[in-house]
Amino acid sequence: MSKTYFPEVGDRIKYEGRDSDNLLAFRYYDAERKVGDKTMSEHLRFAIAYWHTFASGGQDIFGLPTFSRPWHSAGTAMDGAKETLDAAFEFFQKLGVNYYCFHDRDIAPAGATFAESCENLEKIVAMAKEHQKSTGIRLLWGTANLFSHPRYALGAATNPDAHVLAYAAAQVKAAIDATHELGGENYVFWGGREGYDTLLNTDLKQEQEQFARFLHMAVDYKKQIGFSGQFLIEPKPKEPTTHQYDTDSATTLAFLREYDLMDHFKLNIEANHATLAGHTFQHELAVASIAGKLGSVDANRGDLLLGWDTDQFPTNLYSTTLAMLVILRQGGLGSGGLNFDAKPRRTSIDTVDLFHAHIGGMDAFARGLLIAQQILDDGVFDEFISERYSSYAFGVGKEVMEGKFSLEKASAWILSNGEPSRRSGRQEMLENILNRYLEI
Ligand code: XLS
Ligand code: NI
Ligand code: NI
Repeated sequence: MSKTYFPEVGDRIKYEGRDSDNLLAFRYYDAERKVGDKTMSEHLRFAIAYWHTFASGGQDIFGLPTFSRPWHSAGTAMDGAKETLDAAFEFFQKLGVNYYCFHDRDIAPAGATFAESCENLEKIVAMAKEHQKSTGIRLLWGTANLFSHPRYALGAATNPDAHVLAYAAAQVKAAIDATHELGGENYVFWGGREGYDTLLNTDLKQEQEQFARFLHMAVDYKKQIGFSGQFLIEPKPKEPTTHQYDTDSATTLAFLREYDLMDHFKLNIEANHATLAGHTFQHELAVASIAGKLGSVDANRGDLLLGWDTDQFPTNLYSTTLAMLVILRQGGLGSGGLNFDAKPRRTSIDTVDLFHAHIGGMDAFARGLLIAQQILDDGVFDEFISERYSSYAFGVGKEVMEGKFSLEKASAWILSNGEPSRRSGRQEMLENILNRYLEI
């Protein structure tokens, strides 16, 4: 690497432990440390989001970009893309993260025609492949940006114009090809503008059917080219449209079941999208997990006072601990990982802020992992929960679970057994126990 984009960090960020006062060191994330039967890096599988960390300039709906990134200074759009790629791989290595994620249009610029866009993408993918080979860094997932360009203003797969759907399908083909070429372990479909603002101009059923057909085409193409990565859908309830179709885990699972797509997709759960849906992060993870469909995570957090997708870095230990409990309980994320779909605030203008942001997020999840593992080892909540449902292991409860009970039997049984005794849910006691574990 000839040029340095991050001179403020000389070598690799190190683990220095909780007594370190070095703000550019990990206090909890110790990649090789074993937790249970895996190392921290195997459990957490951190990934960097190309769009936020490298492509974004810090613009918001009211303001122009505030960051001046050294890799954005090059001449043509393709020169800029090459420099950005060099900067990205320098950053991944210095941070010690093994995975990254991108949209087609973050990594390579759109051209004047579709053919030129594909050519740009292929050229950058060839370079990314070289970088991956020389560093061992891998692609967690790729995706297509089907929401920024004006042609997608009314949606991509759910657009009322079939011409737009066809364009989106062509773009997805190229993005899957790019992901396949780079050995991507997953491919993500976030709804983008797949949703609606008013039913005065929208045929709800038609749009959902289009969406399902679109996803089936992707499944067919995946088989055709032998792409072995996992397809993921990322639920989000609103923004940009008022009603996004993949609202939350439960809605998305129902959609997959209805359209015979259940075998081909898992979910990518984003913390900020969970809160936008009026759920906790843990709820969304758990709903996906019990269906066997928790595939990957967009690790960020929202600002509960604001109510839009602020994409902040995760710092809340309560939330990372509860998330890691769900993840550990299902035996890990498999081919998924924890992707920092997060950006520093637009006032954090220096490149060193990117390190502070990611170090904080990685430490917050490493700490959540340690705490969650300890909770599981001690079995404290598990024991409480299984004891709480113990009446389903015998008698009437067992008959219910085995499908042998009925309303008539219930009537007879209640006549002789009368009122149930009442028991406390002990919520406050359990919350206190959880807070004790957070001391780790
Ligand atoms: C937007 C989504 C997006 C996806 C990738 O809110 O989080 O960033 O993760 O398209
Ligand atoms: Ni996301
Ligand atoms: Ni998001």
